[in-house]
Formats: sequence, C-alpha cells, structure tokens
Amino acid sequence: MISDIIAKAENGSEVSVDEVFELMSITDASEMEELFSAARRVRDRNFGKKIFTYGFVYFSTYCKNNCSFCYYRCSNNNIGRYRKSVEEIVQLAGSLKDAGINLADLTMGEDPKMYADGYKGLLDIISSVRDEVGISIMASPGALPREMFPKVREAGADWYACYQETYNRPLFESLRLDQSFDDRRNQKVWAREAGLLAEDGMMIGLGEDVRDRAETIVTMGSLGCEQIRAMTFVPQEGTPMQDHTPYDSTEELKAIAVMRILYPDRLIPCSLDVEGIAGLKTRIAAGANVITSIVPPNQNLAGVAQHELDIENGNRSVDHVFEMLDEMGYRHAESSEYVSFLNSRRAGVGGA
Ligand code: SAM
Ligand code: MD0
Ligand code: SF4
Repeated sequence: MISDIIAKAENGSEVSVDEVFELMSITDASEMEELFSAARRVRDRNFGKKIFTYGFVYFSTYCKNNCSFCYYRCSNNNIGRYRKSVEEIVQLAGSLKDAGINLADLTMGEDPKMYADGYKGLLDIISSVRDEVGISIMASPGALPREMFPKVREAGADWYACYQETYNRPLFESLRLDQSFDDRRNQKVWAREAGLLAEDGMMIGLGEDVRDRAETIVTMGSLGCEQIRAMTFVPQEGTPMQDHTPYDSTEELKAIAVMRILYPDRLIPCSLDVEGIAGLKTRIAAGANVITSIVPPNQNLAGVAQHELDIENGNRSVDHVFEMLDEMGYRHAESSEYVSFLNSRRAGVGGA
C-alpha cells in the first residue's frame, strides 16, 4: 500500500490527503526506509548531486510579536537582542558570497525600527546587499502589507519567506497570538504576484496531529511556493511552551521525504537550526536539497530555534558544511547554477 502511494507520486499522479496521511503515519522501519530512498531517487533525478546552500543573517532580533513558540517573542524580556547596521550586513553577505554560499537569507523579527518610514530600514538593507554584494537574496521580515511586495522585489530580493507553521486555523491562532491566519497565508500569494519566489513552512511538534501535518503539506504544495520546509519545534526558555516535550526528528524527516516525492521540483531545506550539524546527514538522506542556516562564527549572529548551537564552534560554518557534503557524495552548487535555477523558476511567477 505504501509502495503503491509512492509509485503513484513518482509517476506524477495526484496523491490525496488521505494518502499523504498514510505516508505520514508510517512507523515501520522498512517502510520508512522505502520512503526515504524514494525521496533520494526523486531528488537525485531532478537535481543530480548538487545541493544549494544558504547563509543565515539574522540581522535584527527585536520583535513586536509574541508567538508562543519563539525565543524572540516580545514578552521574553531578559534575552540579549541585537540589530546589525547596513554596513555589517553588507560585510556578512559579502563574506558568504566569497565563501561560495548561494544565497543570503536576510531575516528579522518584526522590528518596529525596520518597519518605520515605509519599511525604509528593511528596503535599504536589501538594496545595499543587492548593489554592493550581488548575492541572491531571501527576505524573511515577517508579514507585510500587500503594497510592500513590489518594493521588496524592486529592492532586489529574489525570495520572500513566511511560514504558516500550520494550516490548522485554531492551532495557528493559539500560537501566532493576535496575528491573522488569512493575512499570513496571503503573504505567499502576494509575494508571487509581485514576481518574488516564495517559501512556506510547517513546524512539527506544536500540538498538531498527523492529519494536520498531511493537510499542511498538501496546502503548502497547492499554494505553489517554490520552497517548502518542515522544522521540528525546539522548546525555548522563557516562553509559555518551554516545558513542552520535544520531538525527535522522525516526523520532520518523514515530512521532508513526503514533500519531496509529492513536489519533485521544489526546493526543500535541511535546516541546521534544529539539531545543528548533527542533523545534516539525515535530512539530506530524506530528500532535502538546500542547506539553510549556515552561520559563520565570531560574528555575534544568532539562530532562531537553536540560537547558539554549533555557531561559535564553527560547526555551522561554510567550510565544515561543504566538507560534510563531499563526504556524503554530494557537492555544493555553484552560484551560477543557483542563479540559473532561479531564472528558470521565475518564469512561473508574477508578470516576469
Ligand atoms: N520573524 C519572522 C517571521 O516570524 O516570519 C521571520 C523569522 S522567524 C524567527 C522564522 C521561523 O522560525 C518561524 O516562522 C518558525 O517557523 C521558526 N521558528 C521560530 N521559533 C522556533 C522554534 N522554537 N523551533 C523551531 N522553529 C522555530
Ligand atoms: C533556517 N533559522 O533556515 C533559519 C530560519 C528564515 N527564513 C529561516 C528559520 O533554519
Ligand atoms: Fe517574532 Fe518571528 Fe519570533 Fe514570531 S516567530 S515572535 S514574528 S521573530
């Protein structure tokens, strides 16, 4: 039965939510391996042995929101926060580019300072990185008003990332307090209308059930986002969810593999922000084809889910990640290969 669903997906036939539910319900080790090996086959067929690499530049950790799962929620008072200057961000993005990283993910909390004056701070940062560095850019600034998307695109962003976390509406509302479910869903639609590529994402272990996971995967797929992700929730000190029992990575790995076989040509990240470098091999083996959250040491930069893990010891550094990929028989993609990939996808969005 599992084999039939996998074969159906590989042949490009439509797979129902019930069938996705069945795949996400797998617990048997041999069925799990069947799923992962199918995912690798599909990934290698579509992308060969090349893996894209993204550097993570969390440039402002100030946030006006109060998401219950997040370390950086505004009520978490006693944490060290920082805001990088444009010059520092340009320098960080430049060093990522020089090291051979394909994209800089410019990420912030919903920082009122960046949103002031028609989002001047945010737009200046994006256009400075475009003009002075010339690396591909993802903007992850939180939810924006619709009219901002063409401006973000004009400033030079290639991607806009905004994760729904779950398409279970009441669950969303219990996590992203005082935020609109529909508005956050629409972010992805508006971004693509403006010619940006878009990323959606789900979190695992927030209180959702297997059916929620299946529905979220299918909804993310149907919105057409060119990149889709799953990340396991990591409980954060000082938040209402600090005592939640953490999940291991099994459900995330299944989600990665299921997304891969359902949506063979999408980008699907292996985030180093969940288990640090220890999580790289399993996620690549589950069908991921982008490594995200590469963070250079000694720059006072933080992660999100793992704000410290493996950063200052250099394990999330470019060299270390490239070495590990080689050991696994994969290679990091050249930026020229990444840019061609983006250009081929861009034909599908907005007016481009
Ligand atoms: N502030 C922006 C926003 O919320 O869209 C952009 C950055 S936000 C920190 C990026 C994503 O990190 C969230 O959408 C969520 O999926 C993920 N995240 C935050 N806290 C996490 C946690 N404790 N464990 C796992 N993922 C987390
Ligand atoms: C990551 N910590 O890639 C980053 C972050 C935001 N676009 C991405 C969640 O894991
Ligand atoms: Fe702010 Fe994003 Fe964290 Fe929510 S997930 S509190 S919007 S930084």
